[in-house]
Amino acid sequence: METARKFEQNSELLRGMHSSSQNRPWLFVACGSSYYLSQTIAAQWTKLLQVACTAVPASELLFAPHEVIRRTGAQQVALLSRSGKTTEVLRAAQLLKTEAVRTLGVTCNESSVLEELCTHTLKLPWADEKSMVMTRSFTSILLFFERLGAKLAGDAELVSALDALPEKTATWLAANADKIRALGTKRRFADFVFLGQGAHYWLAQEAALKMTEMSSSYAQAYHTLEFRHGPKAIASDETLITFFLSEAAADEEILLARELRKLGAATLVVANRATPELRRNSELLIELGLNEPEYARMAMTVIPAQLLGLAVGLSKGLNPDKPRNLTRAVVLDSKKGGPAKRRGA
Ligand code: F1P
Repeated sequence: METARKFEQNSELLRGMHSSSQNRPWLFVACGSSYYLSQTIAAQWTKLLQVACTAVPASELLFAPHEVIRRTGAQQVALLSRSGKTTEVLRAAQLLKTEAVRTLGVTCNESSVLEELCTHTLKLPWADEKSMVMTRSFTSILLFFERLGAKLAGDAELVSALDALPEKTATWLAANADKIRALGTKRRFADFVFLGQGAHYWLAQEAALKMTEMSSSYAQAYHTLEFRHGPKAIASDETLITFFLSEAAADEEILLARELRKLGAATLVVANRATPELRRNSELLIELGLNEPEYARMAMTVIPAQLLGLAVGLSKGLNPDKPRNLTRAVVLDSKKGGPAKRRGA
């Protein structure tokens, strides 16, 4: 709700974006969850705006800047960093100063170095969270960019679909959070797998990262149908496999869910509409039950994985808000190249 309200207050940004020619390719640059968020936005925008949008980890841009810019054709670059402090993102922004591209820094930090290095900045301080891992900031920034995309595309119906989401998500959460918690705690799984096609693949990547961070578990992500091409070897009753069903691929994805159930794997299926076939083939089926288009359902789709990571982390006696070995931002020592002694909190 706050994201929608703040968006409307950012009319200047919208005007700036319109003038920047929405038909030019966008490149998103980030690390960690912000990178998977960038990939999700890029996939969504490519489809909606019919313009090439790509995302790369900041390190890829640093090690091969000209290849990346040539390959992506980028003329405008968005650098996403919740903290605005991640060294690789700052180095990428610094490097882009010498290229003829517009840079948009996107951060939850009110005043950051990222802002100083970019030609434009978008600040979303209300989207920040106390936790080291990104949960609320992920969904809020995603919603903000989905809204921005819908406005740029001039799609008023999509904007009102996004308006409807916060209230519906609250009701849906109340009905589903306990079921997800119960699945995460009822038994110990040795492996977690997250599967998705299209933009959902990037949600699967983010889900695997969430599970790894919050519960120090081994988690992997694949394009759903790629799972048959090797990874399937790990499927057993010790594996929990989560499917993020997409409209384009659902029929094929359901067949795989059935196949993996036969191998004994536990399946969590996140789908917009439940069917008897889906119920039969999932240990837990989470139904979104939305009339809104798929584009507007992505933020809700990733929440079950965030809750699952939390439940598994807690059941292992860990603190999912403060994962071991991690900091809120990876700040590297400029001389030694490794993590700085006191990394940015
Ligand atoms: C990116 C990030 C986080 C991750 C970790 C370190 O930070 O990779 O996604 O959870 O704690 O930093 P940022 O650049 O978005 O601030």
